[in-house]
Amino acid sequence: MASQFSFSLLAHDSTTAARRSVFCTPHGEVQMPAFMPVGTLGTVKGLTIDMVRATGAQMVLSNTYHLALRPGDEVVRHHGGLHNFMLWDGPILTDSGGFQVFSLASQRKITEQSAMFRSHIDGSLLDLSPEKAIQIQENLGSDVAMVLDHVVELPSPKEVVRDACERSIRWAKRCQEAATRDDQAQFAIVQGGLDPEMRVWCAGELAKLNFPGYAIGGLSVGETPEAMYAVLDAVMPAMPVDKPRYLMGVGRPIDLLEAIRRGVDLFDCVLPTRNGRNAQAFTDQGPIRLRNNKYQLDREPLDPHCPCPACRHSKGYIRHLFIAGEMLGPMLLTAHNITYYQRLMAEARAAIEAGEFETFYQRKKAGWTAAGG
Ligand code: PRF
Ligand code: ZN
Repeated sequence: MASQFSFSLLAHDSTTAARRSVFCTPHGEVQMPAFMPVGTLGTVKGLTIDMVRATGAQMVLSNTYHLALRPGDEVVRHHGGLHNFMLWDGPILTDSGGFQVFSLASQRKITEQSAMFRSHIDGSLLDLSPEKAIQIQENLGSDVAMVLDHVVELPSPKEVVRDACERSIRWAKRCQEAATRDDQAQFAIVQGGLDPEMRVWCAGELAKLNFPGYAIGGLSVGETPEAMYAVLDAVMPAMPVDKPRYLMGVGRPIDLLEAIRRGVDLFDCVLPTRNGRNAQAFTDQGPIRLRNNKYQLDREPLDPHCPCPACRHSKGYIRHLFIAGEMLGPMLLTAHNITYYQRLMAEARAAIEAGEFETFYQRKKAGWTAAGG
């Protein structure tokens, strides 16, 4: 692969495994640790593309599974690829569909060849192979394509976890062999459930394939936060140091900091967008529910230091929007929550550069937990 991609480590924290880095793509740089807002269908729900940019987001995530079903990856290709279609000129990462087959599709049947399943939209029968997942992502034209993986629910019997993990490694190889674009990098995905040895083994096998980036999948699927942190404790030391490390689909602000201090560089999660649409706002005092009566007469913003459009208004006004069913409510809280996550990542980057991540982590955690959040 010609080097349209590069990854540089800029600083290490003094007492934790936290890293400060920059990932360069054909559509620009991503300062890491970074959080990608989720734009499943080629839109970060409720936000115009200018609003997405204004949150400070550098890279967005979109989905193979959803876009292949609707409008179809050939349609997106006709529109000049996903960047052109949605007017986002920054880096885009697309997930492969492995997780969506697991979480959304019905009647799935996974064979060595592919994942067969029924669409959650119209029930039509679909066949997603590793080669097909890459072809779709090449049509979408994302900067980073994820390999197709086999995700299992937790807990599952050890043999089931091992079988899916081994298949994920074979599929990663097939994805690598299917690549035809040198302006798209593929990230491999480490599976292995809650078994620390299988995780370390999987990371080692995938590392041999020399992917430009590595993800940790199969977490945040119902296990406790402590179980997830234990997997990170085991697997992070086995992940290549000179490549970006991406924890898929995680999570709460505290999860991000727990993962960063273990060496994770990149995240995505629906929490800030989904919860924003549900009237939940993230703050340094923990999440708050704006439908609550106690905000009716509140004339203060969510956060006087937040630069987002929601924080020009009072909490009382935003509550009114939700109670009245006005669409501006979900839009404003989505903008606020993404901005909150982006500011958290910017603060984390500064703390790592200063060698003070542990103090920063303790201070944030104390704020989030003091109010019962
Ligand atoms: N695999 C893929 N996408 C994902 C996951 C995974 O395991 C997760 C797990 N939290 C989120 N998104 N391909
Ligand atoms: Zn705000």
